[in-house]
Amino acid sequence: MRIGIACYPTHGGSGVVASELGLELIKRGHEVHVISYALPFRLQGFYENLYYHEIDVGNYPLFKYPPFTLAAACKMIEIADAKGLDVLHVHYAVPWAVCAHLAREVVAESCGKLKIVTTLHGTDITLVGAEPSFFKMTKFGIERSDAVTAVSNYLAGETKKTFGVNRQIDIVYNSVDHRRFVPTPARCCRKHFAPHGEKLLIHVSNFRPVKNVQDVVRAFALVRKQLPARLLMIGDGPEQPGARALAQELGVERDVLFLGNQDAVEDLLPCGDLFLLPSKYESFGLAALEAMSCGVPVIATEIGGLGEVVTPGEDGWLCHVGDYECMADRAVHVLRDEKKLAEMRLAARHKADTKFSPDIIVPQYENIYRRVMEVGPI
Ligand code: GMT
Repeated sequence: MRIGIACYPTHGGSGVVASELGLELIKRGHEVHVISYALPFRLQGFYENLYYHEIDVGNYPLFKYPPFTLAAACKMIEIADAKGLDVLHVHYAVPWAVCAHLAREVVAESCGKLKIVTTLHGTDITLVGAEPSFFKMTKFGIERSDAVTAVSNYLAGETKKTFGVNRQIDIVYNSVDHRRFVPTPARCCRKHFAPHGEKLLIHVSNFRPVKNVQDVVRAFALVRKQLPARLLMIGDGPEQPGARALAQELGVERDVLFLGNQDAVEDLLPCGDLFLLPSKYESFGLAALEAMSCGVPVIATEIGGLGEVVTPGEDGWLCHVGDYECMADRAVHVLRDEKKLAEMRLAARHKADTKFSPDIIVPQYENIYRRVMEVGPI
């Protein structure tokens, strides 16, 4: 198949899922055309049969606000026509689903067969898309797609509830490349981060308010009181300065290392003993899954789709949002119990390797592509 993938290129879950999917699809013999406004960070390098097409919004002096949505639709039209796309798979409803609809209306004249698959990732439904000014447009994009997928049962339910849509939504979980995200602590130079054998806690996110990063620091400070430990904070975003200030206020700044955005988190995750994810909302929690694939159990919040990823007591624990004391308690218990920690490490890796393997997940997308293509031209 010739598949177009439109996504955000930045350090965010939807762009990662879209990029990893593109890489898996070319391994399976498909031709992939990625459409974005910058090369997604997980697609650096050359890949046969994967092509990147940049959206150029131009800078015509008349435009106070360059029309990004139109520019994206124009790029979709150009690529659909030139490459004969069978399917355009857009990641994140806003604005991609609407751009794709517009593109399909235009290419119907020339090729008439472009099918749209929209994957909902989370904040496109719960925050951005549900915002009153975007609500009707997001609903329209969802309703006009040939297929809609959601990354968890939870998100599919929220979408139906929030937008009152009654259509089929396929659940396709996030996947992780278990050949790249592997439990090999030697790879990440643990001694550098924990020179005196301290336990290592890790958090990875885009430091947006929804990630509740202050609770990572609060939970860590409690753990730190009970045992020697250090915390790696990976990623960057608006809440990073606040987290730094809190680390200082709680007197743990020497043991909290802010590493900023890292393109190769798979080189750092295997160092961790536990992964902390205290999000206020999380439709799935790809960062948690990537940690699990590296053999790192997850202590997260009992929210959104995280219960579909983490099994409490087996490969992690779930606490109520805001209950950082619970997170710290769970962490201290397991960090003091080497046998339990080793069991949880194995269970985390095993789940990532089986339930969330690309070999299980990617064929689900391929089946959806075939299904929409079988319906024929609109
Ligand atoms: O908010 C983010 O973490 C980024 C966001 C995105 O769309 O880029 O991530 C969402 O999509 C990921 C991939 O499907 C999910 O694993 C994350 O749970 C989801 N984030 C939220 O729901 C907050």
